[in-house]
Amino acid sequence: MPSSLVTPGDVLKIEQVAHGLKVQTVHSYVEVLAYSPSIIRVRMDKNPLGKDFSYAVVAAPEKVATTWKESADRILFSTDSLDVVILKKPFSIAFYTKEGKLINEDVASMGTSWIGNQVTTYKQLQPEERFIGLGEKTGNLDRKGTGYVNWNNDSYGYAANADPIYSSIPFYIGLHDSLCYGIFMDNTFKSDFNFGASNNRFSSFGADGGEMNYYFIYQKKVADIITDYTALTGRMSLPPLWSLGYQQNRYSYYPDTEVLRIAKTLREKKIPADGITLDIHYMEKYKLFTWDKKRFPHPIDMNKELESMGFKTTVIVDPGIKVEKGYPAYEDGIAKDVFIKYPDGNPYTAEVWPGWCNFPDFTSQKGRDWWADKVRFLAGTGVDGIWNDMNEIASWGNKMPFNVLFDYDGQGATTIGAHNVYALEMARASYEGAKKSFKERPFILTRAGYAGLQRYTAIWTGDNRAEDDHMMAGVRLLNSLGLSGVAFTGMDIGGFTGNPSIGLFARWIQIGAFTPYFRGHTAVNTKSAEPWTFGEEVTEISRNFIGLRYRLIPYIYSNFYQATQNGLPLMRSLAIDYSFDDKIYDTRYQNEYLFGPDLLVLPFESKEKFGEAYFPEGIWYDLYTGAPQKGGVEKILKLAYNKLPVYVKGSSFIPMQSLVQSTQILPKDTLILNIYKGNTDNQYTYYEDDGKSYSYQSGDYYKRDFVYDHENNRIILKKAVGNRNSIFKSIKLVMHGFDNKDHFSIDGHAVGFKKDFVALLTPISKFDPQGVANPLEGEDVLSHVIRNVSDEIVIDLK
Ligand code: NBV
Repeated sequence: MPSSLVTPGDVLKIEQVAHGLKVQTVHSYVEVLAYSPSIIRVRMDKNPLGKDFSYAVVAAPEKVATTWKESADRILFSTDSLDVVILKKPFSIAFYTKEGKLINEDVASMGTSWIGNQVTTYKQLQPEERFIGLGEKTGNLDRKGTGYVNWNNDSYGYAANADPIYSSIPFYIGLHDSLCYGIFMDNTFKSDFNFGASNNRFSSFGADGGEMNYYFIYQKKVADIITDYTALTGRMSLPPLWSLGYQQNRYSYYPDTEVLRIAKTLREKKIPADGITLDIHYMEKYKLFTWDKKRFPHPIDMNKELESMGFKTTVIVDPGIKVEKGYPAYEDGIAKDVFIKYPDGNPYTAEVWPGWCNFPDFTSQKGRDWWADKVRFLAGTGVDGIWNDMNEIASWGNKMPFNVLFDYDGQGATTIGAHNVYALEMARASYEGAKKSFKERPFILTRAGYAGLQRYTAIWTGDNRAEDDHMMAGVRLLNSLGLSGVAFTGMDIGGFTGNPSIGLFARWIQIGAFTPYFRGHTAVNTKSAEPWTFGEEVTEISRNFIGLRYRLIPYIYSNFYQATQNGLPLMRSLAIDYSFDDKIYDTRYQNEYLFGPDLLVLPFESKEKFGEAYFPEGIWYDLYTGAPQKGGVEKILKLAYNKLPVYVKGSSFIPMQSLVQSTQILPKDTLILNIYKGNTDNQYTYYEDDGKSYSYQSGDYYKRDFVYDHENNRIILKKAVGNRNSIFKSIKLVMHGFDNKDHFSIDGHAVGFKKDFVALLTPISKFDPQGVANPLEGEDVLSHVIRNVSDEIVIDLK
């Protein structure tokens, strides 16, 4: 064995410690700790384990009932959910179900080993094993046969298969033999993941330095693994309602009259929208915490005017502070000593938009507090959202020296340990600053990040290209982020670099309506890319789909509420609910996803005339026509340029509202509760609050469960809880897939459900130049209005 390779060797000593075991081997120090019955942490190092510190993990270990026993060749450490077997000669570790099924095991001869400071854990590849997740990573849904690196990287116009790109989330999920598990390696150094790439023995994860420090999660369902992972790394808090609306951006809208023209045009053309985002040209020579005096002489007035039209303003911030005598942010940063430095004490200086810059140390409390305080300036000019860009850190040359020093919250680190968390901590500083100085819930967006970013910020996938395969790669990036604990995600709709064709833009805006953060954006040197610049027909398609999104706001907001509770994403790869159905990993079907729990979105490239679709088990309904569709079926769909295929799951509840042009406008006072006939049980939590303040934390919300009890043939709208009244005065039940033979009674009284015609969306079968949407498609349904919006209601289906 080459002398540089170190393996743990045999176990020498075992000791019980709080939450688990401490094990010493010939060459390593190990801790195996139970964080919950289903989460086991493994820490290993060649040196005695150091101080425990993490930017990602916010949970402390729970009190878990564990047992352990030792025999000549092994140690068995057990919780109620799983068994950990530690082989002693040499040390290696394996995880089993309580029924004795192998979930995951080290490659016995390799286990965890070191080459210099580089540490890697090798896991035996199991037959037919699949791997999903790992955050913002390009490639197929099933990552088997590929390898990835985590090193946050400014990736302008990246190829659809580039790696690494902007952010690092070293968490993946493995599946085999009807079992699934998650592995989160909490290590901020450059890391490497191999899912059976260039070998047929193992999957592996490792890092260029630091401890081997991973959390093993075993649950029967992928969804529960995500819930456990987000119990460790935190969940998003409720976003402001306006951030769910359509956001219009370009690099860059200026001067102020142009910003207002865009906002007014959206209103004139009746394209609903809630946000305008301002890119770097709003600043004075790109200097942070300034407004350009010529282009934006009265930012407060402009933001007020936008506000009066139902728009909120998000502005970009970059980390670089221009080195310039007399520039307050710079002078103050130097005086307060907040910039990252070389070992000789000189601030690290690199060139970005404003010229030569210094960079705040977001890994220090002092740096974050300084930044948070600066954010007050933005609050004072009427800004509602902060968009953190270039935080990999990006600079001209794209090669930050390794010998820059960071505080790393008192631990001290160089670039190699701190690089991957810089963006996470910048987003945190922006979030904490905005929470203090904004009147309402802030919206924070970041380009780069690390595990746990969901606690502070939404993320978008950076500088994508206006190409069909990029649109599809983007769908997979967002689905993968969702598998990795990040619920609030988006991509530049229309593509950042290049100019989309009319068809591509039309398809992208349709898909965008079913993504969590919905923003149109384009680069500085491209053609205008607002919906109306693609002609009347695309304007109408955009109006239709953005309008549909606004009508779906009650559903979308309720789903965001869910994400705050269980960590499940808005965009759900089918691998979450249909994990062991091989078909969903087929590259023909891998882009399909559920938006929320119940809307099946089938994204196809814009040029396709026909598309291959797979409907997972169950009953589905065409969103537009209501036509039922059997599940477990592959089908060729005829595609239409103006109509993204979307289906609704049987037994589901889709709450909708009337069309509004901004979430700041109250919808009509009837909630439209769409109920789809199905043959499974279902439960859905509906949620409302004021959408802007923190009063929900003291009970100011309206929440109720909707239950589809298939077995007993009834639907129950449970009593509302919370101190708030619904904004709706009545609920219109719209029954899909039911017919006249179905008899309904509400709370024991037979009621007449009247025959109704609904067009959930009015795709333009015939182009209507007036933009007056005709219900050309739709379905006959049964509907009934109830006026009781708070008490329990039982609907019997006989
Ligand atoms: O601030 C300009 C752009 C921005 O529009 C884009 O969304 C970011 O990803 N930014 C990158 C800076 C460099 C663009 C070439």
